[in-house]
Amino acid sequence: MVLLQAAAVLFRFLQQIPSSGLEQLEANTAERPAWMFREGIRKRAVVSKAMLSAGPTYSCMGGTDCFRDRTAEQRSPGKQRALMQTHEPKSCKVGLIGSIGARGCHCLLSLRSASSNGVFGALHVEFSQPVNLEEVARINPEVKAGGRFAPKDCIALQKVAIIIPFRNREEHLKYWLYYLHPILQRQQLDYGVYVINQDGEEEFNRAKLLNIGFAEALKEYDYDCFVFSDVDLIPMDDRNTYKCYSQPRHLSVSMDKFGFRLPYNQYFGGVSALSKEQFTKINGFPNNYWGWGGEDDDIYNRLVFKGMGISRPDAVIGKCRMIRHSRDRKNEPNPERFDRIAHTRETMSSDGLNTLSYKVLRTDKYPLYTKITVDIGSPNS
Ligand SMILES: [Mn+2]
Repeated sequence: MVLLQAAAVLFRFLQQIPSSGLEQLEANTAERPAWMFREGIRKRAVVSKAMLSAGPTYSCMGGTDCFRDRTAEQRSPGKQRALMQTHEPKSCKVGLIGSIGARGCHCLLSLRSASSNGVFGALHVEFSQPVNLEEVARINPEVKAGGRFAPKDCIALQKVAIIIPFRNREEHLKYWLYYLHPILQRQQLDYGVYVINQDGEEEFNRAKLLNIGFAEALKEYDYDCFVFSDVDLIPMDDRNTYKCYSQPRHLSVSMDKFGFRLPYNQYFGGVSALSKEQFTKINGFPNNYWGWGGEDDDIYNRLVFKGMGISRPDAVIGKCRMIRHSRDRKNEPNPERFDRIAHTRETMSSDGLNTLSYKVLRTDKYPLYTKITVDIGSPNS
C-alpha cells in the first residue's frame, strides 16, 4: 500500500521534471531499488559531460514545489554515480534557480561526500581502536561548541536534538561521537548532541533522562525533532536518517546483538525519533522505570494508545552495532517492569512530561557534545 502511494508520488514527480538531462532517471525507474522510495529519489546513472557543465540547478514550479538536481555536483563524468532528485514541497519561492551555496532550497541528503570518499550506504563500524576526542574534533571542524551543527549551503529540513541517556560510559560515548558526527553532517541535519548524565548511585532511569533531554534541549533551541539514542548503538548505514517522520520512528531495527533482526515486532528500544508533537501527544516518556527494561515497551504502548504507528527503515538500512559490554552496576533488571507495562493506558496521563521533576547540577559545553548532569531523585521520592 505504502509502496503504491510512493509510486504514485513518484509518477507525479516525474511528470513535472523539466527535460534537463534526466531522461536516464526516467528511463530506468523500474530498476530503482526499494530504498529509493524512502529518502527522495536517487539512482545510479552515467553522468555525462553535458550534465556536469549544466551546473547544479533548482527548479521551482508554482511557487510551492521545488526540485533540486544534484547531478552536476558529481565530479567524474562517465562513471556510475548516484543521481538524485528530490521533491520538496513548500520549500522554494518562484524562480529560485541558483548554484550550490545559495541558501535557497531545503537540504537533501548530500551526495557530495559520497562522490569524494565513495561511501554512501553501508559503513564499516568496529570498536578495536581507541578514540581520541581531540582528533575527532579536528576532523569535524564544522561542529560547533556543545556538539551543534547546521549545514551552510542549504536550510535543514529538521532541527534535531539527539538525546543520549548516560552514566559512566565515556568509552562508548567516544565511539558514538566518532561515528555519528560525520554521518549526521552528511545527512544535512541542523542538530545538537545532548548527553544527559544521571548523577549519584540510584538505579539508572533511562526514560526519565530522555524526558529531561527533551525539556533541556528545548530551552536552548527550537528543535522540532528528538532522536533518543543509547550511547552504545552505532548505525551501519548512513541512509538511516536521524530525523522524524509522520509516525514515530524506530531506527535501530537490525542490531547485531539480535542477529540483525527485530527481537519482537513491538520492540522500540535502542534508537528512536519522535517529533515534538508526537512526544507531547503521549505526555513524553514514563518517569518511574528504575533499572533495566520495560520503559521502551511502555513508550510503544503510549504511541499505540494515541493512535500512532511505528515507522522503520528496512533491515539493511537499519543495521547497527552495539558496543559489547557487561551489565552496568545499578542497572539491574527492573522486577516491576511487567506490572507497569500492563498499566500504561491508565498511567500515561499522570506520569510523563507533566510530572517531570529534576534538578540540573551542571551543564558542560564540550566541543562535540553538551553534557547535562542531573539529580533525578530516587524511586520513592
Ligand atoms: Mn547496550
